Amino acid sequence: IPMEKLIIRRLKMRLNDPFTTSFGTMQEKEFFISEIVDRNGNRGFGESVAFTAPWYSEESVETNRHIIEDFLIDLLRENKVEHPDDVLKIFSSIRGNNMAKSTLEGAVWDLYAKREDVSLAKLLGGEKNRIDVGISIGIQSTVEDLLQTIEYYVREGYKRIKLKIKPGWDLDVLREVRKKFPETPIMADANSAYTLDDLDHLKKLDDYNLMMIEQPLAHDDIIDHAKLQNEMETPICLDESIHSLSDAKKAVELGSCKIINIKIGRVGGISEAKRIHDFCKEQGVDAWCGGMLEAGVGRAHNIALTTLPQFTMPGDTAGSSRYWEKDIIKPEVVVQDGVIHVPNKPGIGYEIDDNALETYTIEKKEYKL
Ligand code: OSB
Ligand code: MG
Repeated sequence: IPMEKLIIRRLKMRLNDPFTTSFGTMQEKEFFISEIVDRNGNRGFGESVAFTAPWYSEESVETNRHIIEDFLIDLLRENKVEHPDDVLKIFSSIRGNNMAKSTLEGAVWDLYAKREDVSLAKLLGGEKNRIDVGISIGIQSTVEDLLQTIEYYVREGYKRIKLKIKPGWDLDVLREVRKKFPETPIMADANSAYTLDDLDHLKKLDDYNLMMIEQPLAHDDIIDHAKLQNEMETPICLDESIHSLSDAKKAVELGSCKIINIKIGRVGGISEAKRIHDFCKEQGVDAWCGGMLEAGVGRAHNIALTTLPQFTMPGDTAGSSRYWEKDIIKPEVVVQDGVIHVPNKPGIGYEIDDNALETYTIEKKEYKL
């Protein structure tokens, strides 16, 4: 792939509403958008999903900057990329730092698809032209606020509601939620807020007919989750613990989870995400595509990935308006009756709104490739 130039923009955007999980509250978001340009003027885009603080994983905006600037760009320059799958191999001398790698890999996929004049979804082997989506609702100040928020998104048509839980915001809250929404598909995400000392407490989650509980235990654990799954009816879904196909294989073999949340940035890019998907398909393990409060570029990648057949459950990719006053793509992502219609234009399928991109950019650097 004849790549001429890389542009790295640091953006600052403000979420419409603060988003609270067991690890903290976010409202301002700073992140990188990568753009790789070829000599015909095709532009491929990627997005980093790392947050300012390393509280979801060890990566942050600044570690991304360091790894991309000081290592990954040189590797891209020095090695030939014939297919986007080559990018992760080229980066394999760098340990970890999956979100940094994925920032560049996503741009290569988009560029490659545009050069082939095919949508990213089709290029990946996607089979759906519409995908089902749910929504992830953060911890609210009061249960009454939460009930109102759920009601709003249920009316909007989202296919399932994910609630964030933590010690002190779990069983009592779920009891109220189930009272008001007895039939709504609901799941809970703990973002690693518990330990096996909470076993008896966690077992009570079985009373609320949850689709799954996501990442109840430590962010780097698969052993304790297997013990917990053995004691619980509710399926466990792993998020933070899965960084690669090899992690997914170990978790499934150990019985640490019955469902996998696949996030492109967490696993180092689209190639690895697809490999994990293919493994889940082979094993009959349900998968769905998670979110990281992405702007339009990152969500466009998620939408393309979700067209693969083993994404059997609604993902977290909500519409643009759930996050932003104004997104950086046009048209913005629209969710109607819990469905996103997958664009069939080449690459990520959405145009970049260059004015919006410019408005949110706080720093811009260019590199010759
Ligand atoms: O654990 O899935 C998570 C947001 C930030 C960090 C971690 C998570 C989340 C979400 C929101 O649940 C998903 C989204 O709407 O993008
Ligand atoms: Mg999660």
